[in-house]
Amino acid sequence: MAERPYIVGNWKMNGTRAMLSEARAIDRAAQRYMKAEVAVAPPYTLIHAVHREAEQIGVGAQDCHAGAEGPHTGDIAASMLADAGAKFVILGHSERRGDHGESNELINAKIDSALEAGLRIILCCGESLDIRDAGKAEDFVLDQLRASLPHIKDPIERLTIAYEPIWAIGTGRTATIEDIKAMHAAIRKLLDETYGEEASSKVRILYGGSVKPENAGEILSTPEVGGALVGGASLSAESFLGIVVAAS
Ligand code: G2H
Repeated sequence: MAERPYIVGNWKMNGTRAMLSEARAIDRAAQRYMKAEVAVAPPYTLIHAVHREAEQIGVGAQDCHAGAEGPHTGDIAASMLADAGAKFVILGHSERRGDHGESNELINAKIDSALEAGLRIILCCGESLDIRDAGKAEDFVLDQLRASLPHIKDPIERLTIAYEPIWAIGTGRTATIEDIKAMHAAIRKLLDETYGEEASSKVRILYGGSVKPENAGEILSTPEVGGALVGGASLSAESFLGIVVAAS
């Protein structure tokens, strides 16, 4: 498994320029906690500003269009994100899948486009409560991944997976350690089968869903958990850094 935990703040649709002070504080602290790789995905409007201020943390985006350019009002291409300073893009987040009806096939096309633009990918997957209660969580998540994983081996270091059970997102409820352990092991097995064990070992599998300073230590020490994708708790430098410290 990749050794350095990857702690990524997903600001979602939050943040104006006033939030740049939080980014600066996160960046300064990240320079003291080098055991973790730290990144934030602010809204599009702040990517360039965070990129200019950040010395240590990575800056990324929360989505991109599958096309390279063209008549898509309101959309943004992966190359534009890279031009603004983004180094990675989160794709397939359940809020994109839910709010915008994104399919696995579309997400796969977005991944290709983002890789082409030189970005790293955080590919999200996760099941609803109904699916978990029906005992189909593992099948569902693995099907999501089978249909959206990139087919090529070469940029494997640029791929990260984030398992985020939908019922644990922003609810304050986290999956049990046993749930996380079992799903991450199943995802690792699929990655081993898809890319081979050596290539698979370069792919970190993050956990996301109400991660906070109080639960981060236990979650991050679970086998096959290579970091965390953090929403609500990444909006203040103090709580986000509590998670970074837990990972260090
Ligand atoms: C899951 C997570 C970040 P939160 O969406 O991607 O958000 O930590 O608020 O549950």
